[in-house]
Amino acid sequence: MLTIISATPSPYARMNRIALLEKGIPFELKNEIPWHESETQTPLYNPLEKLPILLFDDGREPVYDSAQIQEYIVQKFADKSPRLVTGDVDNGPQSEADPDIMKRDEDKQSKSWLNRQNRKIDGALKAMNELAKSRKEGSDYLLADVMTIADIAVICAVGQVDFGGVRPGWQDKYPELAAYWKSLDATKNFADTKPVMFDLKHNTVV
Ligand SMILES: N[C@@H](CCC(=O)N[C@@H](CS)C(=O)NCC(=O)O)C(=O)O
Repeated sequence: MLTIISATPSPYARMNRIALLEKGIPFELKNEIPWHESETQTPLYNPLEKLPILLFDDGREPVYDSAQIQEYIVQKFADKSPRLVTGDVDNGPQSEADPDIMKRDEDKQSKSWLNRQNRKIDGALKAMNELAKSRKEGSDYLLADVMTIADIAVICAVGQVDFGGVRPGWQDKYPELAAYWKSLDATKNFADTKPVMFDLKHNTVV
C-alpha cells in the first residue's frame, strides 16, 4: 500500500492524489501540518521539510517533491489507463505548474518580493489562459483527447489561485481558462480533492 503525506490545502499533494485516483491506485492519505513540529512526520522523510511525500510499506526510500512523485506514478503505473502523458515530449508542458500561494503577515512582507510573486501569478494565469484557448476544438483537455498531468497541474494551480482569493475577478479576465477549469474541476477526482483550509486532520484510506 502506498501512503501520501499530504496537507488538506496543498495543491502539490492534490496533483499526486488526483493522478493516483485517476489511475485507480489505492493509497492511504495522511494529512499533516508540516510546521507543527511536534506532530509532523514530514522532516523524517524529506530534509527540505516539505510535503507531499510518497511512502512505501516495504522499506523502500520515500519519494518527495510533487513533480518527482508524478513522474514515479506515470512510469510505475504506465500500463494503467489513463497514461496521463501524451508520449510526445517535444509538444507541450506535461509536468508542473508551481501552484503554491502563501500569504505573510503584513509586517513581514517585502515589497520587491511581493511584486515578483505577483508577477509570477499574473504571468502564469495568462500563460494558462493561452493554453486553455489553444485546446483542440471540442476537447476537454489541454494537450490531447485524454487527460494528462498537464491538466492536473493547471487545474490544481488555478484552484489554488481561486481558493486563496488572491485574484478576485480572475474568471472575468481569463474566461477561457475559467470555463476549462470549471468543467474539469467538477469531475469526481477533482471535486473530491478540492483544497480545504487546515484544521481538518484525519487519516483515511482512499
Ligand atoms: N516543490 C515542492 C513544494 C512543496 C511545498 O511547498 N509544500 C508545502 C505545503 S503545500 C510545504 O510542505 N511547506 C512546508 C515548508 O515549506 O516548510 C513540491 O512540488 O512538492
